[in-house]
Amino acid sequence: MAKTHNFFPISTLLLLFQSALSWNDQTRVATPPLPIPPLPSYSQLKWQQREIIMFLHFGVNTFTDREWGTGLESPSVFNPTALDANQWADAAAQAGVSLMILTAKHHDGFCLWPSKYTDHSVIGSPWKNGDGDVVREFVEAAKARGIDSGLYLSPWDRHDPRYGHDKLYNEYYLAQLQELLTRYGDVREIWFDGAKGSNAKNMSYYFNDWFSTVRELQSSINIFSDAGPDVRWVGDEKGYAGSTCWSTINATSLSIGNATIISYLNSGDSKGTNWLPAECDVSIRAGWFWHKSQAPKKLSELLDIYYKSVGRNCVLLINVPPNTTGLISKGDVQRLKQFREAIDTIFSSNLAQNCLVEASSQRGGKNGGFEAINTVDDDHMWTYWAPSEKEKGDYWIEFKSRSGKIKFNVIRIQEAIGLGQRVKKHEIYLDGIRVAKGTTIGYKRLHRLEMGVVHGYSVMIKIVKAKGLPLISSVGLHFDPFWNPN
Ligand code: FUL
Repeated sequence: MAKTHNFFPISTLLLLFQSALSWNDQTRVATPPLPIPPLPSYSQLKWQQREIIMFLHFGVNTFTDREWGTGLESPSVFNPTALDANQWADAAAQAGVSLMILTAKHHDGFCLWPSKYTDHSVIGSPWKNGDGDVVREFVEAAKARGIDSGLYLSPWDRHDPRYGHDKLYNEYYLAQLQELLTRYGDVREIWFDGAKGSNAKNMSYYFNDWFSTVRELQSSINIFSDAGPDVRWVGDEKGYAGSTCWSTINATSLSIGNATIISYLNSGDSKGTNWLPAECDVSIRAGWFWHKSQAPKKLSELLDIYYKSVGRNCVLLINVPPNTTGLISKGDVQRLKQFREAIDTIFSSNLAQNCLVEASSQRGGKNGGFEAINTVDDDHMWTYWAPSEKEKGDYWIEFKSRSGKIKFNVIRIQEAIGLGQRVKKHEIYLDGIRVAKGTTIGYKRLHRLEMGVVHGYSVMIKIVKAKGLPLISSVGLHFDPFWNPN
């Protein structure tokens, strides 16, 4: 048998191996850690980053001064004198809103588009002599400003005689879904409302058929209902999420129109096997529809809602109802604008960006690609701080002032949710004294400090409990001039 020949002595091989390793060290970063499922879909991630979206309740109720129509209204009552969907879209654009959702049909059954399957629509209205189509004007105005469209199609229908006959009504509902999702281009969210009056006729909705039809007709749509499948209801109409709010939940424990699951919807479930984040719906006024007697909420109320929705890992769906002229009232437009300006004022400057940033450990070491400094860059999703796998115990990240005291009253923390929501408990210390604590973080957690403005040299965020390694994508120290708790 021929003897194999050694071309290099062992020591030379070792040297080559070592230099390959150090080349690795210098030029490659560590790989990202494994995700912790469930994970968001592409469309759910896009939805989450919208932060504020807008609802428009408009229909016969606008003209009859009601919240729930009876279904007996004549289409002739629908007669906006100066409808201009461009004005709606301008108001949305000015408020930094990237998605608007219109009530194509509310519980009264009146359709804002000329449906082939009913006469109870704009066809029977004096508006544009029955030739109008509000849904078309809405989607076109939105598109012209780069805003996405969503539609609400009420399952409960108090007008249509097919309601109460399972097969007939489900066919009718599916036919209308097909119209809405094929005629008007891309629709990014569809809203299935679980509401139904206590005396309503008995009726089973064929949700699985509805959802499959939606998926078949639109590729990047999110389906909203109490139970998802893409976005869940937060469980109240005040715009408040639970102070613990998981985007994960067990969908098998949910059903549409079920009042017993409200607190589960509000907080989600750390052990949930479905990614089903919550949307917080609330109106800028007391009612969903426009009423002469009502006025928009104060700026301080809207900011409170923002902190308790977007600041608790949710998307805020704020309703701004057009009035009988078919325009959004000036006061509402003005309030929305103030709301956006206030948010921009609070968050446009981040005091953490001028700080020295340190952490308990960093994945891959000094230049591993997961440095603490990633928390102050402009990417709030895919660049993040990750601790080392070897680290056990409390994970922390610290922001130290480079000159003088930092003055702030809001702390923003964001997780890299693309790899799963992980943090269960966290605490914030200023110069060693605890100033805030909380449970979940998720896409965005805002702490508006109870004690108001604080001053200090170093801010430490401790991750006390997490599912696996915590991954923090962004941190902000902000000053909110509108917040005065005393
Ligand atoms: C509820 C409905 O009954 C209200 O009228 C409104 O549309 C709100 C957004 O959802 O369930």
